[in-house]
Amino acid sequence: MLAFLPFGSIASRQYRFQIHFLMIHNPSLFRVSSVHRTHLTVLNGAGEIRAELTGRFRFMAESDEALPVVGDWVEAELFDNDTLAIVHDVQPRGTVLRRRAAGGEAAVQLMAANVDVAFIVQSCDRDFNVARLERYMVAVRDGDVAPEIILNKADLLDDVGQDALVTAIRASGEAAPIHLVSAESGFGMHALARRLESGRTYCLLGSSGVGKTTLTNHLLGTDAFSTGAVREDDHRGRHTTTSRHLMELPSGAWLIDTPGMREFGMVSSEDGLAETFSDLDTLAGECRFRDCSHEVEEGCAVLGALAASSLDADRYERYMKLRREMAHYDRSVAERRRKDKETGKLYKRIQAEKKDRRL
Ligand SMILES: Nc1nc2c(ncn2[C@@H]2O[C@H](COP(=O)(O)OP(=O)(O)O)[C@@H](O)[C@H]2O)c(=O)[nH]1
Ligand SMILES: [Mg+2]
Ligand SMILES: [Zn+2]
Repeated sequence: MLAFLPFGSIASRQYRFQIHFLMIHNPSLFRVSSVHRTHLTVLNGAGEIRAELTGRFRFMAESDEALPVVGDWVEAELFDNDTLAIVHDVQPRGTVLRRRAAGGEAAVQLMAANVDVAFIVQSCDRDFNVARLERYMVAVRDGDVAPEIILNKADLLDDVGQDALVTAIRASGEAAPIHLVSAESGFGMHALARRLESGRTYCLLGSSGVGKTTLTNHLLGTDAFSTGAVREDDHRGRHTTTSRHLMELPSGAWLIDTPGMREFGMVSSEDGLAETFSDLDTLAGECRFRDCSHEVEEGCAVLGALAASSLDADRYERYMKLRREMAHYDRSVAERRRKDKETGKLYKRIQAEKKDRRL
């Protein structure tokens, strides 16, 4: 295991030192490592401790988005012999990973904050899917996080099979780095580990079962977290990651493991879409009408490229699907705002009527 750990360069060790220096000299600054219904856990130089929000902070929060998420830097005071941190503020976020909350149509769920690089993990088996990859790319770029691709379980494919996956990704126009690895055999893991820089934050995203926790354990050099393998002894089912967790690797890099996501619901992310589908974005700029839907219009450069076969029909369909989903989300948000406003008006009217009656 240890053979795969990165060797911290002198530069990275200096950076790590700076971070710890900052923490030592600002003992009220902590990093959120996990979020639970009743409490949080936070890291400071010494380790992980339980944390709670002040009532005032919770009460003053304008929305769920104002509450701490994994990766946030928070200000807190220590109590009970430094075993409890009481959080009273969240530092402004550099980047965010967000998705549409499951169930609630018009609600956003923040998954993590201050992530530098999101590794989108797919495995070299049935899980591999370019459309899903693009969906993650769009969402990651929307939060200003740099996406990189990990193709795990390379041991399941021969060279030809591996090349075919990489070719499929490049054919879709995606230029992000691709890491072909096997967390099981260790193939490619040393190179991957060496890319993780001290003081930077990395996040693993992807469907359940692609090997995120196995990768994490590998990078940590432990088996701290249980993977999705069926337990040999009693076959009592799968042990899977149930919550996001941030940890510090021996190299000084931060890593966030996430539970598998059944869906990555799109919120409105124009920038992420434009960046991931830059070919279509360029074409759209050449359409005759600025608000072209690229479905029926005369002078549509996108339809033109489709007709000339210079644009792949599948890619066009995937682009349109994401656009429709975002438009649907925008409509849901507008609808909710309208309802909220009406509820507000109704409330005011009732208050006014009550007052009238009292007069
Ligand atoms: N063949 C193969 N199996 C792997 C590899 N990495 C992980 N697995 C297996 O895939 C299953 C799911 O792994 P897990 O790390 O729990 O996936 P997660 O849900 O993404 O966290 C487990 O049975 C792992 O042993 C790999 O590189 N090759
Ligand atoms: Mg897991
Ligand atoms: Zn058009």
